[in-house]
Amino acid sequence: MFTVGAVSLALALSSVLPAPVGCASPERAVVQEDANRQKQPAPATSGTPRTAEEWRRTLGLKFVRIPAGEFEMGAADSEAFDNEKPVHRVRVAKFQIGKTEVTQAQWVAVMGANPSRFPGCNDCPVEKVSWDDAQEFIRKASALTGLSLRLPTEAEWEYAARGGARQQKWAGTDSAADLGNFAWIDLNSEGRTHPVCRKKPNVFGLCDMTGNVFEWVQDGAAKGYDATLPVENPADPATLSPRILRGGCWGYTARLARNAFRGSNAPSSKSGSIGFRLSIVSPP
Ligand SMILES: [Ca+2]
Repeated sequence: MFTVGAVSLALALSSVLPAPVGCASPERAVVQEDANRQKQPAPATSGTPRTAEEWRRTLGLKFVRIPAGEFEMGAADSEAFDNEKPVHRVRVAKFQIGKTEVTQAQWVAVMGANPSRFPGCNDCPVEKVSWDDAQEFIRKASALTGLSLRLPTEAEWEYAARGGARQQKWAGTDSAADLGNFAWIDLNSEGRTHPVCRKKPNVFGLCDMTGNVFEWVQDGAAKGYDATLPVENPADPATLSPRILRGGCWGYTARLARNAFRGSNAPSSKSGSIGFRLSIVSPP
């Protein structure tokens, strides 16, 4: 199990990997955040939206329809960690998932304040939001827009990131040499988040599935893949703690940003490397 954050991830990986770079929160960044609190991104439109339609237009949430299909979930190659095993066949029903991570402007429009470690960037992903915070955003945004929002399941996330049956190692590519064209990770991020969709999308048109911010998914974290989970739409109960994180972040190596990599953290924890993207219960 790999928890993510200032201490737990480094401890968990210390026996097998150098400590991940840059995803903890140095003092200087915290001070900078406080200094910038007066420069919060403005809501996407002036004036408060009044109707669900106005809220949907203001937030501009974009979803991509992912067709049903099967894939091999997990990894067992030389780079894989134990909690990625065993590789197992999974079938997912069709679903919709956000084209981008939830941005700072979208968060501020719904929640009214920007918690991010890297503020002042409307189109950057919001971060320093816990799994619990994400659920609160989902409750409020669903009520405002009339959409039935949720987090994607872990299986949906990996299926979407891999390009379905294409089984890609990273979102958009199987080539480590090509990864910088698709993702913000330790090699190119300069130690911070970046506006969403500045890199190439994957084959489904999804941006930043690999890198930029690590993404909360719905599932709680089991020690490995549970053989009792169904092939159809498997999901570990969200009552398990910690919760799963997917896709790596701006401070991670290519190995830790693989589509099969499973991070996790307590549902109340926050980090400048962790955000989320939405899914939707049924098509609008
Ligand atoms: Ca991401």
